[in-house]
Amino acid sequence: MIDNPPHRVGGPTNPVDTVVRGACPHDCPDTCALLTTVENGVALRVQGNPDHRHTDGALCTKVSRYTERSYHPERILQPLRRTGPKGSGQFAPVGWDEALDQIAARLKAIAARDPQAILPYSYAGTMGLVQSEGMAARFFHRLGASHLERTICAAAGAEGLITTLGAKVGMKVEFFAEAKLIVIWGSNSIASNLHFWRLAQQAKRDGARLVCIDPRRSETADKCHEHIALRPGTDAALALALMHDLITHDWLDHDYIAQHTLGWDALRERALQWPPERAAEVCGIPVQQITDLARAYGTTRPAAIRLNYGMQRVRGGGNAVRAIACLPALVGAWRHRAGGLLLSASGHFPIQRATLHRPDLLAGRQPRTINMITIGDDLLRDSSPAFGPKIEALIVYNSNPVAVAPESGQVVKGFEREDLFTVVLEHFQTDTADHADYILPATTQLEHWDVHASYGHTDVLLNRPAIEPLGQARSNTDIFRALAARLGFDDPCFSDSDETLCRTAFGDEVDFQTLLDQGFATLPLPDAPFAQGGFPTPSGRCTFFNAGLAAMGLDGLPDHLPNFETPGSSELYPLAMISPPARNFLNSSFVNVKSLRDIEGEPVLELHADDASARGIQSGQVVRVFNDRGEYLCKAEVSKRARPGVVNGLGIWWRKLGLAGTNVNQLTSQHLTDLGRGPVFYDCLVEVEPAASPTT
Ligand SMILES: Nc1nc2c(c(=O)[nH]1)N[C@H]1C(S)=C(S)[C@@H](COP(=O)(O)OP(=O)(O)OC[C@H]3O[C@@H](n4cnc5c(=O)[nH]c(N)nc54)[C@H](O)[C@@H]3O)O[C@H]1N2
Ligand SMILES: Nc1nc2c(c(=O)[nH]1)N[C@H]1C(S)=C(S)[C@@H](COP(=O)(O)OP(=O)(O)OC[C@H]3O[C@@H](n4cnc5c(=O)[nH]c(N)nc54)[C@H](O)[C@@H]3O)O[C@H]1N2
Ligand SMILES: [Mo]
Repeated sequence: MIDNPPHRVGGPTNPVDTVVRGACPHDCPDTCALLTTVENGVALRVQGNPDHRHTDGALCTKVSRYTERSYHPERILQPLRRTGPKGSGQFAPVGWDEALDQIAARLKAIAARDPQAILPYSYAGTMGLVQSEGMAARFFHRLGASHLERTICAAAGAEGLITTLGAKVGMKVEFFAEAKLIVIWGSNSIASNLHFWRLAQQAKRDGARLVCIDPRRSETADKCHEHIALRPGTDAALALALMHDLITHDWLDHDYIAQHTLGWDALRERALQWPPERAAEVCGIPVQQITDLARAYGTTRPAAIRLNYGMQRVRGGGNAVRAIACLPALVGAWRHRAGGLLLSASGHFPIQRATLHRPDLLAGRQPRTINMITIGDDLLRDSSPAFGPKIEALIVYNSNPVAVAPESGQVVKGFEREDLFTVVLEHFQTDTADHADYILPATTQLEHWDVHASYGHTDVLLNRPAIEPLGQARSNTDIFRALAARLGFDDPCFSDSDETLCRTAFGDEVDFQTLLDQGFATLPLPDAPFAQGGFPTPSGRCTFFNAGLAAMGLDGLPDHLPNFETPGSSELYPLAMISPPARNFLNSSFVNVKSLRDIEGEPVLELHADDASARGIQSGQVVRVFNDRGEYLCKAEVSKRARPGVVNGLGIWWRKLGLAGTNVNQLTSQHLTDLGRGPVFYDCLVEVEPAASPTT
């Protein structure tokens, strides 16, 4: 239902159109403001809001097809109950009441024994604060279910930032346009942060130098002045060598270091152990590239670093972010609004998490925590004193773990357990939904209320529903409300409407009327947040040496930690594989949208010509990519985008839409990062060979 009159645009050309202001729900730094044109209750098109400066009237190819996704003929529009064996994907329609009654009865029975045997599994299918954990967290807190550690994306980098800068904070993205040197580090901006790329191009036109640091020669690397194609997982070595040269050439801002940093002497000593020659060896790049970058970074003002999460999906990801996050303070880059670093801006937002998620509903209980990355192994564990109860029920929403979690062979085995009770709230019959006992049809962003923070800019966005829910779809919040009622949870918070939840998310910190009126509100923040220090650390300083980490027995200083799986460490699997996003998919979302899948074609593995010819592989050939964890078939693409020794398996295909029923995560491992207990998707050795029976 549309509770508020939407914004109407009249005019002779479009007299009956209604335009509804919304927000893109996807897991992307850009968090675009949307305008949905609705006619007779049907959403005709979705466009970028030209009034929102970060969106600037433009959308990515994926989200401009949002109506194709919402009205997709395969959208799940009624509750479904499993009729075949687990994983067979066979379901029959069932009424909402019957489905909810049966789910509630099953959860009640399990909870009577131990509610920790129930696990929510969710991530960022929608980034909306309401439809993600708004009502869900209340429900699971009240139930006393196991906690889920939601670390599958950004946890190592987050810890790296928090231990150095104090929070997930950084430059205001708009000022990148004024920088004279932009280092795009571990980020394929054109694919995954398009609106940032527009700012980088503006800076380029105004004379800025663009440097891209990425093992893959991405679309973004192609368009930068310089591409540093280092080995995966060697970024800390590079950062330390840059510091080495900043020190030996005295390209330092001594005053900034003295006033606004902590642990300089110790960091100096560490960095001096990393002459460029040593780092060049580790990174597999020419010494000159390091010394040139150090000179540029030490002598150009303002210099800005756009870090992204691509570089922290390796064992030492947390330390790599720590090392890089030290750089701006060394040269005093933070003094200028167009200098400094941005990995995530999300720590700037005054989200009222306790009011929204209500951890008080735990009433003193302290459920165990399960890490979402190790779901494969954890689903296969029996009860034990160390682990707690066996996982008996899984409620999945906003995530597709069978496709996106590492070591999918294990994940699938877990989801195939006949004694596991699985409920999946979804738009589509994903690989995960195939393994459900019940699939519940969820609304899309066009059909529900939500409010959004961003990790790539500093505006809050409101999403109003543009159309009524399709078919029998219900919002995540509505489904959790209904389950709460059936479990007898009568706290008034379970009756909060979605609009109330939208208001709760930021409380009085953001003017809700502004959100209602214009669809977005800008946080009041200084242009150059750390020009005079004032970092959100306990000391207010940028923390080079972190005493808290040292007290935990960890390294107080950032260092290079080699990958778990370093090339050369295995004769069987000599190639390092990374699996960055494909441009026209968003993680595993949109893979089933035909017009987008047609652009991507088939799952590909990019290889360097030397690695291909050594294996008798040609472009277009079907190859088997494998290691001890499993195998994956895809099309080889002999490509300049791959550096020698590294293969790029672009993600994340639905298993069932790939060539042989698996995807790249069949090969990735469940190891966790140095900090933050994050994933190591890009720390993975493989071998490649022509597939035994080439298809086409
Ligand atoms: N089109 C599209 N946009 C997306 C996504 C998507 O799937 N598709 N995903 C979204 C999500 S979930 C996130 S978290 C964000 C951020 O998304 P990220 O997944 O961080 O995506 P990218 O910005 O593409 O950064 C990945 C880049 O890091 C590179 N890389 C891999 N290993 C290393 C390494 O060891 N060192 C360095 N320096 N680089 C490395 C990869 O080659 C790739 O070009 O973007 C979001 N935007
Ligand atoms: N090999 C490899 N694996 C990776 C990565 C990689 O780079 N390489 N990237 C990792 C990263 S960065 C991330 S963030 C994770 C992402 O993993 P996920 O967060 O699981 O992301 P998606 O694959 O997009 O799946 C989201 C699902 O949520 C559903 N959804 C969307 N909106 C709603 C809603 O309102 N209600 C309900 N009920 N469902 C909704 C969508 O239909 C979709 O199926 O994957 C990780 N996996
Ligand atoms: Mo992510």
